[in-house]
Amino acid sequence: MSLKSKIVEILKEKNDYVSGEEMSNLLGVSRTAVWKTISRLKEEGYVIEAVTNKGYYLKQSPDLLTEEEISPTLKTRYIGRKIYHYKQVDSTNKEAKKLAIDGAAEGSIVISEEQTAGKGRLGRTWASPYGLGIWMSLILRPQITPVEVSKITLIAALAVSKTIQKVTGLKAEIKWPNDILINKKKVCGILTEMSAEMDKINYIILGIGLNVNTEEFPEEIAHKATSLKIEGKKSYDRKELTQELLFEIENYYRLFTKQETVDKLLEEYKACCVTLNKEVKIIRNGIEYIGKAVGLTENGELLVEKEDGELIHVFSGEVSVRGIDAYV
Ligand code: BTX
Repeated sequence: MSLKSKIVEILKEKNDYVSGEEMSNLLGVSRTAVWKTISRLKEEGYVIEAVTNKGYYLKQSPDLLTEEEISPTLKTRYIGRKIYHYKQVDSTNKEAKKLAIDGAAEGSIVISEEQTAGKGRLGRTWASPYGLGIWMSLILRPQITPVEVSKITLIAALAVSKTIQKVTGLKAEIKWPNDILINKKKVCGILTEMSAEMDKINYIILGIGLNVNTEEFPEEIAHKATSLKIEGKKSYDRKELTQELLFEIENYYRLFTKQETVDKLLEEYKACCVTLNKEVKIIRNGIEYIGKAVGLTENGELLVEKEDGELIHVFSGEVSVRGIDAYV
C-alpha cells in the first residue's frame, strides 16, 4: 500500500486525533513526509483537521474509487491489489490494455470516475458519467485456452449479480452473455477483450460498467437502462460495491478454474439467467436465426436449438431475448 493509503487507514481506524509523531513512528517515515502526504490528501478532497498538540483528524473522505479508499478494507488476495485510478480517461479497457502490454500484474485494475469514450461491444459506446457508476477494467492472465475465454464473462456476470443482491437486496438477472438486468433493464454491461495466440492467452481485459447512482440517462437509452439508485430508490456506496465485486470476482475466478466446481457454478448461473428456455433471435455474420436457448456449455457458450431442429453453439455476438428485447 502507498503511504497515502496507510495514512488514510490509520486515520480511519483511530477515528480520533493522531499526532504527526505517532504517525511517523507507526509508518517509519519522517514527520515532514507525513505532513506532505496529508497536504496531498487534502488536495484530493479529504477533509482533515490539524490541531496543534492534538494532531490530525479525518472528518470526511471523498466519494472516489481510489486505492486509498478501496485497498485498506479490501478482502481479496490479488484481484484489485494494484489500482490505477483516474478522474477521467477515454476508456478503462483501453488504458488497461496499455498497462497489460507493459507487463501489469494479474489482478491489477483500472478505475475511472468518468469515461469520455466508454466502449460497448461492436463499436457501441457506454455512457459513463462522472462519479455515478463503477467503470472498471481488470487485467487477467489465466492459464486457459482462447476458446474458454467466454468463461470470464460468465464469472463477471455472476459476480456482478451476486454483489448487487448482497449489497442492495435487488434482484439482478443475467441476459447471456454480458448484460445484467434489473426489472428487464440494463444496469450493467461487461466487455471482455483479449490478446491471444493460437493456444495461449497473453492477457484478458475484463471491463465492467455498473450504473450505481445515475438518476437520468440520455434519451436514446432511457427506456432500456437503469441504475441501482433508480431501482432501489436510494443512493449506494460505490466503494462498498467495488470491494464486494472484486471479492466475488476473485471467488468465482478461482472456482471456475477448478474442474470439479464448474457444474455447480453453471447451475448457479442458470438460476439467474433470463435467456435460457426463451425464444431468442441471433444475428451471426449478418444472418438472423430464431431458436430456443436450451443450454449452456461449460465454456460459457449458449446452446440454441434452431427452428429446423439443428443445435448450434453461440459464442458471442448478438442475441436478443423475446420478451426482453423488443422483437416479434
Ligand atoms: P453493449 O454493446 O452490450 O451495450 C452498449 C449499448 O447499451 C449502447 O449501444 C446503448 O444502447 C446502451 N448503453 C450505453 N450506455 C449505457 C449505460 N450506462 N447503461 C445501460 N445501457 C447503456 C456492454 O456493451 C459493455 C459495456 C462495458 C462498459 C465497461 S465500463 C468499463 C470498461 N471500459 C470500457 O470502455 N468499457 C467497459
